[in-house]
Amino acid sequence: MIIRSAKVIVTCPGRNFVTLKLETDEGISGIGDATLNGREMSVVAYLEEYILPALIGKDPQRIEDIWQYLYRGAYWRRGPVTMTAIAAVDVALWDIKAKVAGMPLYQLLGGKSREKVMVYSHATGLDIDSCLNEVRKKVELGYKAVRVQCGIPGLAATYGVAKVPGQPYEPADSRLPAEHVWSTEKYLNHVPSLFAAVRKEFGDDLLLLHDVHHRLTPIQAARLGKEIEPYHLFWLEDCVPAENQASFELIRRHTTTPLAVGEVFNSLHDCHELIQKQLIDYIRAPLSHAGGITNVRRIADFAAIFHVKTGFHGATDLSPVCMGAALHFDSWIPNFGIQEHMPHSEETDRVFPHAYKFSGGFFTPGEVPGHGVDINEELAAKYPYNPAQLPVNRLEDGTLWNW
Ligand code: CS2
Ligand code: MG
Repeated sequence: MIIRSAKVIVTCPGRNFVTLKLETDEGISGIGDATLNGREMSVVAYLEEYILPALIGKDPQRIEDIWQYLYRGAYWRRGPVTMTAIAAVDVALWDIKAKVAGMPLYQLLGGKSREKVMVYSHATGLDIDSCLNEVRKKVELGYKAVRVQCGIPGLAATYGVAKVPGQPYEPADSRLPAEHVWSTEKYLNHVPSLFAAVRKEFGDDLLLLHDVHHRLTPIQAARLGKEIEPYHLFWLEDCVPAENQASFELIRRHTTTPLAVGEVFNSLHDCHELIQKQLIDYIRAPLSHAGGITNVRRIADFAAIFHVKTGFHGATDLSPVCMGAALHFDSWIPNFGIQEHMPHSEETDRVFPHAYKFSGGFFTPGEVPGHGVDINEELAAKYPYNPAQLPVNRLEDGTLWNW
């Protein structure tokens, strides 16, 4: 069996997605998610110029060798563009291998470690009352875990809050980056009251999560972690940018609030210290940005040694192809924590028909051979690429800050 053809499909059913499709000479094809929000065309170029020509004629069943060829052979290793491109190839190859074997991907990985995959959804609101309404809707839908993000009094906009309550939150909303204004002081003074209100309304059993989105310093994160301890969050996410992994030691000294990090990571080297020193509790590096199944499997196995669990990123800018493959991985991995689920739009789901199913706060990956997600190319062609970038953030004095 050889890879006979390879192509990149760019489509925008409400937001941009990049999909890699590999076809073999025996008529079996596989697809992988190559979407990098706000930088989509850089991955398209990387794939079309440098990777796809080299894949033609290769044996698609030699997944590891192809992974090494693309990683070591790149010379310029790591980084979000390179590792997203490699991830798309890797997931497409695992899709092909599982189809050749005639089994759902989770079987090929090692079989189920759980009957169903717990997910968390997003509840956002411009103020606390509207947040409570959205949490209530998610609880009524059966979610056992909800991420809560609230507008901040005195700030026109903040991360994670949908413009229209209940509508999907899509941050990449303009050709050039929108500019938001941020105040750490206003944020820190507000968040504890949000979780006090949620706990008062919904009690102690609902699993609560919150995403700080890289905006604090370690001591500010330590303060927040300590102040929300009475509300025992499932996790506090991306409280500090994690290039300096050792900076999490300060946070860890001050709070027992569990920490999650890693949606912007693409290599074990981005989180090796965080994991080994047990500075975090959940690693979020998703299949689509961290080199695919072949690489994330290594990260997850390393994390298991240090009691760190997976909590994959699953925002709407990760396509249903990534979600489908992730649910198979989540079904197998012994140190599974939780899976993020932001529902895609109906038009997106029509472009990417899939076997995974939601029920009562959990997903099952489906039993069809492969990862169970396909792309309707004819429908995809009806949604042309629409350039859009993520916002930038400035402090109230104009200092450029982390978005
Ligand atoms: C967020 C993402 O889901 C999350 O945890 O951090 O929505 C993130 O902002 C986007 O994926 C960026 O494209
Ligand atoms: Mg996040």
